[in-house]
Amino acid sequence: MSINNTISIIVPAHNEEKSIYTTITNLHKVMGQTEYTYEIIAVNDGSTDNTYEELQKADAQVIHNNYNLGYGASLKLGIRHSNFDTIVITDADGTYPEEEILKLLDNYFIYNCDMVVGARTGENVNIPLIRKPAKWCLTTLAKYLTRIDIPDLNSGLRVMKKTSVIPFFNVISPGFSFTTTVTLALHCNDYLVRYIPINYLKRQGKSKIKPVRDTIDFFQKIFRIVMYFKPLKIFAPIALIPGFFGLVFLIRDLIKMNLAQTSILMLLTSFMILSIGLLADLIDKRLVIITNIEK
Ligand SMILES: Nc1nc2c(ncn2[C@@H]2O[C@H](COP(=O)(O)OP(=O)(O)O)[C@@H](O)[C@H]2O)c(=O)[nH]1
Ligand SMILES: [Mg+2]
Repeated sequence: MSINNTISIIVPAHNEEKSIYTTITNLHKVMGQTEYTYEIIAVNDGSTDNTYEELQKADAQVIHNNYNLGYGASLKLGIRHSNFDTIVITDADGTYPEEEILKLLDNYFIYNCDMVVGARTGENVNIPLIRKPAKWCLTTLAKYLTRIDIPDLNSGLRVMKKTSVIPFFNVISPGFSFTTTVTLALHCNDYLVRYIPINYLKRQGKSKIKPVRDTIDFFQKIFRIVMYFKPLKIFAPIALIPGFFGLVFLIRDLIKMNLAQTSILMLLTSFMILSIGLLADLIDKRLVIITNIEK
């Protein structure tokens, strides 16, 4: 059996009684027509409806939590339990057309990618309007950090190489920011990621996202990723502000021949902020070297 032929599909589910059975059946329909050997692992995460009963009828391995771990934590659990190195993740709410997985897998194997993301930029995309401002802010921030135009930061349909993502599990979010943080972690560390346009259908049942809580969570997690991988992208611009004013005041003081405390304090503040950034950057570089040696 070729290693390129084996796929683990992970489906996180929390109260998806309306669509979990159809999702698993559709996955079999699509994958059954291919040469791939595959397993489907559904992570039923503290559902209080009939998701468990529906999963009993479906043909899938089930990881069943009595309590709610969260979207990202469930994906990590599923990935750790999986048997193969090629991981596909998709949602259980009927939004991602299952046949799109084949396009992603083709690209993944042809280009030997670390991750292929189904970008929701196809002809038929149903993203609620209310989410667009937060999505725009996050994408702009992500572009600043990675210098890459990321067409879809948090799509839930993607193919990933298990060995590429597991080393980042400690910084990848256990909540909904799993997808955002895995994207940033791979880009910040120069892994090969491709985006393929896909369609995105209207959801069945209610979304589990809580807009305020989850947007705050997104920003917190992005900040943490930056601190881990690109600390100078945050510290350098912050240091620039007191540095700039310190210099302006210093020139003014020198012209007046009267050195005041303000300019010195500002320059010192700028220097201290920059030093912390450099220290964080140094720690990050050393961690990368250690990780590479351990590999
Ligand atoms: N395991 C697990 N899955 C979850 C949880 N919350 C949502 N999901 C699943 O994650 C997928 C995406 O959730 P959804 O509410 O549709 O988020 P949205 O697509 O961003 O609106 C669906 O398959 C949900 O069932 C959770 O707490 N745990
Ligand atoms: Mg959804």
